Parts: sequence; C-alpha cells; structure tokens
Amino acid sequence: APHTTYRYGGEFPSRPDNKIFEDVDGVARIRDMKIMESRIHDAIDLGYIVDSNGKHINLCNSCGIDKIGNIMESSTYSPNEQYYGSLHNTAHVMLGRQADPHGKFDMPPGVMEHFETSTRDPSFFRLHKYMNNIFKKYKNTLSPYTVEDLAYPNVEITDIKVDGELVTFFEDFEFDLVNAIDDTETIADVPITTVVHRLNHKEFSYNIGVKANADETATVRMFMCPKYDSNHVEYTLDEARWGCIQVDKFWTELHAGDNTIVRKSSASSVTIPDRTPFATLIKEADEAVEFGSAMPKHNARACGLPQRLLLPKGTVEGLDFELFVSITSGD
Ligand SMILES: [Cu+2]
Repeated sequence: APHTTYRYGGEFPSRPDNKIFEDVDGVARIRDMKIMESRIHDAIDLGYIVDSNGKHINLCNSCGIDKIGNIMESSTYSPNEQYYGSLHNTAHVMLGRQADPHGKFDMPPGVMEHFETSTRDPSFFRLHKYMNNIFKKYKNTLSPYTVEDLAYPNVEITDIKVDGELVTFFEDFEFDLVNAIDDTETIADVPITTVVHRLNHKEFSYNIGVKANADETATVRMFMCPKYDSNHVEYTLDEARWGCIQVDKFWTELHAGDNTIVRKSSASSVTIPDRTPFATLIKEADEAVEFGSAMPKHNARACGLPQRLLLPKGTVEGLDFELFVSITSGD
C-alpha cells in the first residue's frame, strides 16, 4: 500500500501486480489452504462438521450458519481448528505477506493484517466476496422460509416515505491528530489537525405507516436494494437481494390502530458516528473531575459502518434503489 506508513517500521509493503501466491513461512502453505477450504465445502455438502474427537455435529437449519462461521473464522468456538483451520484470517495474513513471503527483507505486516488498514488493499473486497460465497453456498442448501415462518399478521405496513433528500457529497473534515504524534512533556500540546476529503450524506428520516391489531413490540428491519443492473435491466427480487444493504434494525412499540414510525438515518444501529476527538475527551474528563459529575458516554457500540457511509455515493444523475421494510414480532 504505497503512501501508507507505520508510525515506526516504515512503509507498508506493497504486493506486486499479478503476483502468483507463494507459501508464507511460518503462516501457511497454499496447498494447505486449499485443503482446509475443501474440508469446509465438504462440511456444507455433507451437512455436518467433524469435531476434534471425530464426532459429527449436524448443521441444522437455524444453527448451521453459526457453526460454519466457527470453522471459517479464527474462533475459539471452532470444534476442530486443526482440521478446518481459520481460512478467513489466514488468507488475510497470506495476502499481507506476499511482498516478502520468506521474510527475506524483514518487512512489517501488510495492510491486510490490520482491521484499521485492510480496506486499503483492493484485494480486501475480493477476499470477502470469496468468503461470503462460501456462506452463500451453505445458505443455498437450506429450504426456503415458509409463509408461516415469516408472516406477522399483527401488522400491515400502510405507507413508506423518506423525509429529506437522499444526497451524498464530499466534505473537508478536520481530523484531530494530537494523540497520534510524538511530543515532549516539556512543551504544552498545541492543536494539530489534518483535513480529510471524504464522502458524507445529508441527514434524512424514514416515515413508516403501520396498522396494528394489538399492542406489541415489533422488530423493524430496513434494506436498500439496487433496482437496475449495469444495463439498466430491472433486477428480480432474487437477484437484487444479494446487493441489498441493511440500513437499520430496531425495536419499536406498536399500539393497536394506526402508528407512524419516524426514524432518523443517524439513529441507525448498523452505523457509528465519528470518534470523539481526543481533545474533547480530555476536556470532558477534566470537567467531570472539577464538578464531580459523570463523564458523557460516547460510542457505546464500537462496531458499525461509519455513519457518513450509510448511503452509497451514487451518481450525478441519481441512482435508483428500492427501500425494503420488514416488520416482525419483537419477541
Ligand atoms: Cu476479512
């Protein structure tokens, strides 16, 4: 990854174009990776996992996806790490080390080996599609949901509206660097920031009309699905569903009769806001000490897509999406 550097340790190694993958010393051999992968495919096609004692663990309809996850990911839940490995994680390291697979040049780890930097490498997305396709293969072995599985006769969605324009734009965002660089205790901190040109979108809200028969807690899920393919041919629902993005999931209290659910885009449970700048945290901590009060809580949830990336960039002419809303019982 050119232009990306460690604080100590120099530039991140770049993987040469058209690299033919090599075994990586101390990590894995390509051949072993292929064997592990084919064992996972066997588990999917056979319908069971073999644990470290040789016992069969069946992949049932509702629990199978977690069990496949346990053998694909680096996880202490894996019932047989020796046999299935941890394909996803090992592939990250294999990709990250291809510039120096035998440690000849003592290079630092590649961008693919850290959560913070892995999306710098375009192979990140190809790798995840590859891993996803294995899960997809498992999913395709399941029998479809029945109407009874999904029906929620308590509610009828009567209206779906989006308040506010769905507009994306680029902004110059000032990013606080004071905690990211070395300084000396003998000189007081001075503000140090950098400006990042980045994608963002205008805030909007969803406005959903729901008719309910009885009071109940309900789960609302919302997805944005692509409408046309690159030839402007409308997708079928079965095609489009693989490109759907879940934009929110939340509980709501429904009352018998007509309800209006208003939900702000910024409230989404799949996204997180910008990190609180270090200077703000210091200021808040000092104030809390001074007044004996509690410090405001930030980022209660650490996982999530950046809120500013909730909407895809789109095009100047506008890009069509379908908004799909599902309401089921919240029990
Ligand atoms: Cu990954």
